[in-house]
Amino acid sequence: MSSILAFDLGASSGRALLGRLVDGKIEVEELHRFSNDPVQMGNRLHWDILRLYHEIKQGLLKAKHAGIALQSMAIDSWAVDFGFIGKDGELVGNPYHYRDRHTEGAMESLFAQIPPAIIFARTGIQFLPFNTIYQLFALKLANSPLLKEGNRFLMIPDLLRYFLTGQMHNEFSNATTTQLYNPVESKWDTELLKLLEFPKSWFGDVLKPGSHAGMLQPSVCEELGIPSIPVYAVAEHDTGSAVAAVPATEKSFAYLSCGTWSLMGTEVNKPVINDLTQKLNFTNEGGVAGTYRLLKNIMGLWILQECRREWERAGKSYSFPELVQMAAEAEPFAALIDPDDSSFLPPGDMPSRIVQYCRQTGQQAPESAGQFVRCILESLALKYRYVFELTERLSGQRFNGLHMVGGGIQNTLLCQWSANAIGKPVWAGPAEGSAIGNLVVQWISQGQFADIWEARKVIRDSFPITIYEPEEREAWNDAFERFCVITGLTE
Ligand code: LFR
Repeated sequence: MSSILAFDLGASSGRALLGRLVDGKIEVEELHRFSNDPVQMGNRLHWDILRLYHEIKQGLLKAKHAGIALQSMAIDSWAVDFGFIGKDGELVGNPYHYRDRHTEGAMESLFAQIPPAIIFARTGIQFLPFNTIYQLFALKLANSPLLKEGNRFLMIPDLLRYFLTGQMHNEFSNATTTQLYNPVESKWDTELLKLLEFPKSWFGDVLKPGSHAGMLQPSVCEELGIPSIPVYAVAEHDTGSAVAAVPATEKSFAYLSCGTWSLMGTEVNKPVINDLTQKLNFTNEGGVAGTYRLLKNIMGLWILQECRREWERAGKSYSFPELVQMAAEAEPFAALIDPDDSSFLPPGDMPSRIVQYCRQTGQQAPESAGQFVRCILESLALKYRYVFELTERLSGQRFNGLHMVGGGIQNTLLCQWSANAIGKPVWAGPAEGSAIGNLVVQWISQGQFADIWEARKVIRDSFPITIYEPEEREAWNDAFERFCVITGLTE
């Protein structure tokens, strides 16, 4: 029996999922779950990378204590963020959180130096103000010592893998999200690096998902009292792993990876880099088995998470199921927002920002928690329809429905409303998409599955998929028209 471990790090929590192949099916067990608490220090928001490394070791210890003989492990996490390793092999500084405000205005300043059309043509990546390229540019403008001391650039899973194995490699799926990687030439974009004066030596060889990336190093094995095991580089960008786990039968399918972010799009065999993709601000992120994800970021459940945090700060704590129940009881379509309005990106007082958005667009603002949550979830579902239709237009495909994966599918109201909004069925599952995608890529490398399509079939047979059929079509069509007017989304 093959027992392997997937560490999946999300923006607010991480988990170690044990995967086993039993009678041709995948069985998973959560061995360890931990919170991921970004740390605000002065004006800066950081990831607590050493704590994350500590939790990974805890996961390995839990496997040991359960008497599990692991064959391998791999890590995936959110994208774009990074740390630098100095000449002495040690981490320089603490990685910044992509929601830190130090990148504000950096994208626009960089455009004065390199036109966006050139950046897009060379990378195929959507313009998000927190992309690595703008983070590095902001550090350069600030004359940050990080760039002076830094010798090697590693993204979050690359860093953790380095702590475990002592080897420095950059992984492909994550590398593409930097907006510094050229998918046509299959290498870091030397032209952009030159224009930006970022030393080429920062960036290492790029490993394809599924590569053997080293063994647990002796010091780690000694500390934990465990034998050394191979560490794989999977699709270390969590969205890449989530899409690998979509249990699709059809070669061309639409997906929504639903968590803190909502990532919607389709899988393609080569990047779609043209004026329309750039205009609609779609991206081409690297995936498994030579695929790319033609997708768009949607702000996702982040807005709801931040509202909940704000209410908690004010002494009113609600569980997510409570909030969803309150939303179900609130009046439909009372107020609508564009979830991707830039005011919703940084952490902070989200209810006030929603109120402000509603006032600016001449709407009655929500007052009760239920009204806020209803506004957020309905607006998300309507934005899904908008992006779903753009995905069809860009890819020239018609999709029969939408695959939803990720923790967000536990929100059954959101799944139902997504089906209502797009007017097609939603197939929801598995919820642990990223971790399962992480597992199957390890297994493909070990020859347990022939390819990603065989893996997807086994995922389909191993996990329940819930089907949501569209309802209340007229009301949702009317709401969509209003949504487009209010948000100014006319494309
Ligand atoms: C989702 C995700 C998105 C990426 C965002 C920031 O967890 O990885 O794909 O755009 O986080 O890194």
